[in-house]
Amino acid sequence: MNGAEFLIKTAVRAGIEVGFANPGTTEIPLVLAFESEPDIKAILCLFEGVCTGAADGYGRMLDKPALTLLHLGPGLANGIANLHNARRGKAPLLNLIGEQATWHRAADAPLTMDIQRLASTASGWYKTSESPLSLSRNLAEAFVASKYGQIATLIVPHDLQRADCTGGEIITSQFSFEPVNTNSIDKAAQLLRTHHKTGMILGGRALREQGLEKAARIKAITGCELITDHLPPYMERGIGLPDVTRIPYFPEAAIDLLSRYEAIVLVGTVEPVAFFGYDGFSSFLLEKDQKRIEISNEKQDVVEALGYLVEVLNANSSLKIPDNILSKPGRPEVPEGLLTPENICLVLAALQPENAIIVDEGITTSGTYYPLSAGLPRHSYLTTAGGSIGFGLPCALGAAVACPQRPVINIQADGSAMYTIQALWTAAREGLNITILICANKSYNILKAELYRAGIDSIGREVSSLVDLVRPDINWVKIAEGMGVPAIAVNEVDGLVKEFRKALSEPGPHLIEMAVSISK
Ligand SMILES: Cc1ncc(C[n+]2csc(CCOP(=O)(O)OP(=O)(O)O)c2C)c(N)n1
Ligand SMILES: [Mg+2]
Repeated sequence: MNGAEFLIKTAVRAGIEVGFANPGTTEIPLVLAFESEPDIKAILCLFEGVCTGAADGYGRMLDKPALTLLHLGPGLANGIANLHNARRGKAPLLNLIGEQATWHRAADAPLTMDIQRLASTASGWYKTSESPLSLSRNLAEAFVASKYGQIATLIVPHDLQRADCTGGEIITSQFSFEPVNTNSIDKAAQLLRTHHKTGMILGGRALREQGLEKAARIKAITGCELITDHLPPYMERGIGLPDVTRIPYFPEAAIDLLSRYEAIVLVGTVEPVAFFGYDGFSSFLLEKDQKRIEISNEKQDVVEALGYLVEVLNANSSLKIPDNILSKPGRPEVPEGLLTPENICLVLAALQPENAIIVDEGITTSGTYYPLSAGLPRHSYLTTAGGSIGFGLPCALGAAVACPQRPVINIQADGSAMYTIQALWTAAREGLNITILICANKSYNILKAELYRAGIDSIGREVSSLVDLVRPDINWVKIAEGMGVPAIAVNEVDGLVKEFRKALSEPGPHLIEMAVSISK
């Protein structure tokens, strides 16, 4: 057994099943080690931002890490934008990164870089392995760190991967959350009891079914509103779950919503802030006199903390949750006419199947979808979390690998899609059930919205050249077909409905280019 096999065996022992890989020479022993372990599968992605985004989607779906396998500092650098989203989304994720042989580092060979420094920007845990026999312990530690909902990065020099580790003990990872802090939960209960207008902002694992069920009980007994961040990383949604209000993007609307509450309980998230610093607005969305409390920290189990809050408030299972708190079935009708953003959202909500996974990087096209989805059949809903675009396609890929039996639908803005378009090739190669709805508005439309907001209502040629995706137009059908994904373009609702139904009924990936019609 060499060091690479020692690592991969430890990963398998921890229950890791997948690695999203883009290897190079320094990772060759790891590539070979994947082959020797039938219980873990390596999936090739043609850009590291696809590896990291896919591992993010996978981690969000299953609440356990996938590996990435990245080549030295440059490979990691290419993957960082989507690692940033994963970090913001608190996804468990484990990067394995090859490094020059220990004895070769001093030579400062062309691909040499300060990998650890780069890793530190997104990783909650990072280490460079120092001896062959510590490899298994290093990986087990990385696994445990990732399970808290953070990125763990293990950097492994090439000579350690090749070193003889025969007889080395394969460490079993022991993960457990730290005990919850009953003191802060008691205080939260006190706030919810004593104030009339209260809200709970839910994040992380609180947005999964178990957390939402507890949150519904707390709402039933205290009347608090259930709120989530503007970009929730992962939530379960639909019939029988409580609806959760998203904090709007622009600070005016966000403050308008949040100013209604005297006290806010933060559940698996931190105090909300404005997306950008706009003149005249504070960074923070809560006023000083609004009371707030966090009921858990990142090392604690937020669902357990909610469970304790339920008990303290006497909202446990003997309490019947009133009907109006849980979403009743409600689907919009299929509309007719042009592919306006509103109509596209209606079609998606009207047709998405039971148990769908919705990956939303639709930016200005998907804005009206969320409010339509509370009464749809149960589904999972994923958004960027970190605001770094190029998240949607890789995330959909990872989600489909994690849950191959579930239909994945990616509502995907065109500009953002181009950052990580290589994900299509892997989706085709792996035969994944992903339907990609490309919102071809042929622009970085949100930047135009920001320009209008800043009072600029006519766009000159130079600015247009930076925000319009024309001259030439992007041909999505050819791009998709060129990577093995069947594709079609549609111009109005009828065509979308027909093609969307067809794509959902056939196995494997499909791309539908939607000519979005936007009113100026
Ligand atoms: C990595 C990264 N680069 C650039 C940006 C800045 N940015 C935010 S939105 C956007 C354009 C979005 O255009 P598109 O994806 O087509 O969505 P639309 O606004 O047209 O709906 C850009 C360039 C970003 N957020 N992240
Ligand atoms: Mg666009």
